Amino acid sequence: MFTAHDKLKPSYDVVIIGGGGHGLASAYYLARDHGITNVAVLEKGYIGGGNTGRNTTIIRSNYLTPEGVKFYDKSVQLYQDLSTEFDLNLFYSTRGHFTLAHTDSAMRTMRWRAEVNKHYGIASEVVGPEEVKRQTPQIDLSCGGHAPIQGALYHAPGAVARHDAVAWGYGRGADMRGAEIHQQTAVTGIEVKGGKVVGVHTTKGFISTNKVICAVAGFTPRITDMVGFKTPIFVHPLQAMVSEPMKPWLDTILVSGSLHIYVSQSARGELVMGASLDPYEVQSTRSTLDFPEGLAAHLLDMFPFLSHSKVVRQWAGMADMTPDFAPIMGMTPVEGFYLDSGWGTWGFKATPVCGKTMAWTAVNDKPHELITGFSLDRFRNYSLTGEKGAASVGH
Ligand code: FAD
Ligand code: PYC
Repeated sequence: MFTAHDKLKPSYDVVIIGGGGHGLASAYYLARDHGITNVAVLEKGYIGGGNTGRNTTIIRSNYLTPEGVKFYDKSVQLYQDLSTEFDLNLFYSTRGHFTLAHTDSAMRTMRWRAEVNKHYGIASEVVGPEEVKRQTPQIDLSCGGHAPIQGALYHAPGAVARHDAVAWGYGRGADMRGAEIHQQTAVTGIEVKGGKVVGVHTTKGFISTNKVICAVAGFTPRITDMVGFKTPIFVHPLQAMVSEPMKPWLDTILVSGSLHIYVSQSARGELVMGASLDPYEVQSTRSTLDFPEGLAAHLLDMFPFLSHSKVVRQWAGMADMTPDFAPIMGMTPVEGFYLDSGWGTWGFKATPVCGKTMAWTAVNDKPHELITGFSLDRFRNYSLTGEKGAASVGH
């Protein structure tokens, strides 16, 4: 699918660490928007093999902060044209997204989000249980009597897409324009002189470069250790699973922070499901038995008729969590080292806008206007961008 490159060149204008969606999208927009093609994407495994290929593919812009809403809205807009732009079907499917509220305090947060969303022109509204039932007739609104649904935030543009295809589309687009994608090539060290990046050590040799974009999600602390600064990122596993395929019955995307569950039905008919973060900090992609047990129990609260359905796969990714549930993007204390990180449980939807804004930031050596609220400095300045109420995943 991609041009094979046996060897690395001795130098590149830009080196991108990480061949997930974000790294590949950065290479794509460097080439498409800025004509910069002397670029290497270095991926220690295979492209899309990290969190990009492990997520539950929910795309939405119903965030809580003005910074978040504007940023994710741009991403949703970019997603609309991607299948055509790539000449590749991304199975982008607008479903409508319900964030269920089972308590008075959850209803309050939904109202808050709805008002911020409407202010920025995003289609979000608070609805009652009858609207949830109208669009998802199979649901037990009492949730087994444990947690009756009081209402929901309804976000009509909420969508799902085929995650691998997003990585392949950006990868192919970057490759066609001249960027090099090197799989099975790990970055092992970064050379910094006088506070500036001068090169990158890899398992295939040394490369000179003055610009590095780091887009490695759950591996971020290992790379920032190489350049000598710390971020407040903690890595927790996030697990997911799918059911056996079934005839289409679930049109919508349902999320419940209280029941710790999100679920949608894929184009293949599988129910795609996830829950909360694992509660311990560990850099591992092992999955556990208690995860499907807990998730199945909550799924049955909502849909008791699924009690005989089978789980066919489960897996885990490594979520790079930040204290305020917003990403860390842009400039760093090291000149020429640009960070795209802190994507935790929420970064798939941001793939297009991250690629576009990171490419711009690296070219112009200043943060793109859409990412100024996500700077690393905000933790030093006590000016956090609090998105916890919009994370969708109970923590
Ligand atoms: P990745 O796809 O993880 O890519 C990083 C790459 O860097 C990896 O391929 C890795 O191999 C490579 N790498 C690491 N170290 C090195 C090195 N030293 N040298 C070379 N390469 C290296 N987000 C949503 O928006 N919606 C969702 O529904 C959603 N659900 C999720 C469910 C789960 C179970 C998980 C785990 C995450 C979910 N997310 C979701 C979050 C989302 O998946 C991520 O935020 C996003 O995919 C991050 O993309 P990325 O390209 O930055 O990272
Ligand atoms: O960001 O919408 C999201 C999400 C849902 C599940 C995991 N992340």
